[in-house]
Amino acid sequence: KVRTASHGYEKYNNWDTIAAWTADIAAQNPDLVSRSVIGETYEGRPMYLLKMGKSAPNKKAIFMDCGFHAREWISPAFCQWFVKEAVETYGKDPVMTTLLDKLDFYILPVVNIDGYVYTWTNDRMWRKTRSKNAGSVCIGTDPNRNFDAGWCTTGASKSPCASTYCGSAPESEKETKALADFIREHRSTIKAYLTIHSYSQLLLFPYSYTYDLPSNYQELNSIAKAASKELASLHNTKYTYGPGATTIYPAAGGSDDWAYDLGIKYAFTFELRDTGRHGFLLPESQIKPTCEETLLAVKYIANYVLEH
Ligand code: ING
Ligand code: ZN
Repeated sequence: KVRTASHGYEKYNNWDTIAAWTADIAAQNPDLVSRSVIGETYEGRPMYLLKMGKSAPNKKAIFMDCGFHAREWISPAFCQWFVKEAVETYGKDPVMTTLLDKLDFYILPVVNIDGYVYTWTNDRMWRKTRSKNAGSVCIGTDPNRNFDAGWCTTGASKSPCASTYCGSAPESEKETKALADFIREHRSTIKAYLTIHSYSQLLLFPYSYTYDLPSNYQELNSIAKAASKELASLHNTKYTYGPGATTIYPAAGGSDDWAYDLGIKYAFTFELRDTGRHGFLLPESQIKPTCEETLLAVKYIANYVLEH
């Protein structure tokens, strides 16, 4: 008999399993989690967003997305882990309880759903979206080169066949447009923007499109330092932190730089495990330790935002 694979937090789940999970986790935790749809992908899949937190007036919010790049499977696994931890430890862990009482978390478990599906069905190493490009046989745009932040000026390609193709215009992709529209609509409440990638064990902050330093560079650097220390406290996993341009490479059109210039002054890109031994093919045995340590860093940043 045919049945769909069941969901688990220590395995990689396909999109249908993640989609069903978003409905289930909201239905099972109605006073803590709600699900909405912020748009649809190029291939017509609904983009589910989970809102987590106890209902209260005038709450600040933190936005976190996963699955920008299709092959970075540990990233959606972390968003799922974060939601699980929130619902399981609310009312038990005092830090998580305070975070959910005082803040809302918007969690977008997979941004580039079409690409993620493609890595399960056709090409495990696919990175980009799956949109068609006029005048080219090549498919897809790099969603993390498609934002209006120095768009396509450095570290991005104007060739549709490149893996870092910036797209035909900023927000040319339905997925980046939906994400950007949501954040613009909620820009007064969203105080922090977190985007989860892999791999390299880095905690990056603006800027990536220029060598200029952000106005609150000192503050971002000290947050990144403390969050990396928290992360390392569990399994001794070493993270490097700093502005994207000097810490990884100059690259324009990234979502963290865009969110920062919109006024969200706590904007971070995580590059999760590992440093290259397995790379994008991180074994399922590392999902739990990776997510546990990353959770410590995310909770640190959330708590900082709450107190500032
Ligand atoms: N790394 C990111 C990328 O999109 C990055 C690095 C972060 C670029 C922030 C621009 C802005 O290339 C991975 N692994 O995707
Ligand atoms: Zn990435």
